[in-house]
Amino acid sequence: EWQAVENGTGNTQYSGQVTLGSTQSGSTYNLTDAGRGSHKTYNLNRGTSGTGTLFSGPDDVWGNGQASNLETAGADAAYGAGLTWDYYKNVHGRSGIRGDGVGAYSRVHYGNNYINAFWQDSCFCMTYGDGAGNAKPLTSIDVAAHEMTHGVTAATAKLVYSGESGGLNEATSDIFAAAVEFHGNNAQDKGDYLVGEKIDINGDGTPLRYMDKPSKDGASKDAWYSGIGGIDVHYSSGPANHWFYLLSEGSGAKTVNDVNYDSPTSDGLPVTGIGREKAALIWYKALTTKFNSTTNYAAARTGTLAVATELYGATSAEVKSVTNAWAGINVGA
Ligand code: ASN
Ligand code: ZN
Repeated sequence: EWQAVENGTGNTQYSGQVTLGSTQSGSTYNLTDAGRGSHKTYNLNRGTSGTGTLFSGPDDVWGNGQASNLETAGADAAYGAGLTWDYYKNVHGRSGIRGDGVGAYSRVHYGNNYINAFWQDSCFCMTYGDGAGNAKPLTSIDVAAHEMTHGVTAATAKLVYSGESGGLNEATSDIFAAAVEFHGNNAQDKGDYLVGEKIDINGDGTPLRYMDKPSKDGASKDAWYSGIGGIDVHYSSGPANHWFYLLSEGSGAKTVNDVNYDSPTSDGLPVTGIGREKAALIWYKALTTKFNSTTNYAAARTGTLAVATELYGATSAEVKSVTNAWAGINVGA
């Protein structure tokens, strides 16, 4: 049956009114993004298995900006998936999570009062809870990009999700969550080095994680130490997130998109930022050409230095900053 490729309107909770890819089949519109690997967005309607139902309806308008409208979470999830697709495609030339042009799918309204989101390789899909109490639906851009990036890591370096490689796996998701958010440049959710700042998961307005100084969350580490492989991967990610911030923006105080940061170094020496585009390119190339399943912090340093040397030359300012950013989280010489 013939399906028309459409551009619908999403009225999201976090990103305002946006354009969403959709398809039209007869008089029915579907939240299937034909321009991005036919990524589909489903409503689990509080179920916890299967796909539920594909978002569809008589018009090409999705959600009303309020969480009480069941389409709204679908609009946010579809938008986040679209921005993530566009980031990998336009910045890194990667067509989809596996690089094969095939879209994943998203499921929203998972279970009851579920305060998390997750990626599964088994279904090649992402799932979002609605939150509970103060915690809002998990469907923000950075959470979408974080989860989808778990798929990219699984398709490339395959970093084992425990020990130091687990921390690097988590950091990879936070790094590209920030990169996607900056690249999307949505007026209501501009880029930042915070993770989950829209969700209010702590109920006091603070984000889930901080990349400039990860220890601000009370559990993540700012720098590598010999026992870091023994802590939760969402905390052992801290040093690598911090490395990405230092390499992007440099050490010390800085304001970006109206958010104030103050990034220290573990050695007390300054780091000069090279910009987040170069920093993300170095991490992406290291992830896809240097890292493997057991890469640890020391090996990540070696891999990123090799990439930076290939890209910019051994005596470049970029290699110097990569070196200094690793030293600033207690990795290396
Ligand atoms: N939201 C968590 C994460 O992506 C869930 C998980 O898979 N560990 O890190
Ligand atoms: Zn994660």
